[in-house]
Amino acid sequence: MKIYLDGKFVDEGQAKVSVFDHGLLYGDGVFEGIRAYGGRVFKLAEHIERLYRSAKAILLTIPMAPPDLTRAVIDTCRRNRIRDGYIRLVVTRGVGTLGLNPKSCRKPSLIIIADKIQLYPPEMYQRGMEIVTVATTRNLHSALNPAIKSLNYLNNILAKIEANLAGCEEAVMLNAEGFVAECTGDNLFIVQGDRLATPPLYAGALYGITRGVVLELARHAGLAVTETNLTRYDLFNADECFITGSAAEIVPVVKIDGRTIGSGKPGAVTRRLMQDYHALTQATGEPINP
Ligand code: PXG
Repeated sequence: MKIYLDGKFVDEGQAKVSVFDHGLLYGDGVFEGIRAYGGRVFKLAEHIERLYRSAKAILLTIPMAPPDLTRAVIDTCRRNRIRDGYIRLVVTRGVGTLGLNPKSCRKPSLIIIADKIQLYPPEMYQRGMEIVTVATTRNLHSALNPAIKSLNYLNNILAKIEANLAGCEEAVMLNAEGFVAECTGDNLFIVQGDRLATPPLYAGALYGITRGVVLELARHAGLAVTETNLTRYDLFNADECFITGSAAEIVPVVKIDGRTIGSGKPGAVTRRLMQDYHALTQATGEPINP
């Protein structure tokens, strides 16, 4: 595998960052996780835009203009003969002195990895997933805004560990007010009758690209969609529930905190959206070999 590292393609074994990189020392940096389907990179422009927005929020200057970065992503996919895969874009604050002040970091590092994707087991998509609410709340906007896709993912990792300890793959994370924010690496939706509902972004969720696509697909399918505060009660009494993310795509959720959701099987709306999402991934995207 060839890794793009600061303007050069290097062998996987040679692709290393310094122990003085503030991305490692402090989680000071931003990233993106992107999928490729059938030789095309899905929603690449949206991911690139979000990366620059995350960087702007932490006063990090990405050492390249968006069109050049877009080309670098495509080049990295081509070099690695990616057709279906997973692309990880990472921008770190770069090498600095010990001490958290980023002033000592003179040059950000830019890394692009184009690899295979490891998916949840297929049964989870057919039968649905069980999730639990965890005690760790989502970061406050005023502390570390969840809209920033930063390298500091401990908030999410702690929640993931709690889910794993409870025998689950994913966790419902609430915000400090007790409203549903999102899962550890996915946004969350419920179906109530002919209405699709998801927490508003200000509830403390990442501005998910898949979330945006699903909202659009739902409107196309004639569903009413609302972005509104949700409580655990709303989740328990939903007809259907699912989570969305670039890696996970759309995963049906059939049990939350021991409560069966709807019929206990992936519902019709969820299945329709899964189909429509799959169709879109196969039909659109930035070609790797134009
Ligand atoms: N919330 C959080 C906290 C995320 O990290 C999403 C929602 C979904 O966003 P997108 O734009 O992907 O629809 C994410 C994204 C991984 C991995 O390696 C995680 C994500 C995406 C890709 C891979 O676990 N999280």
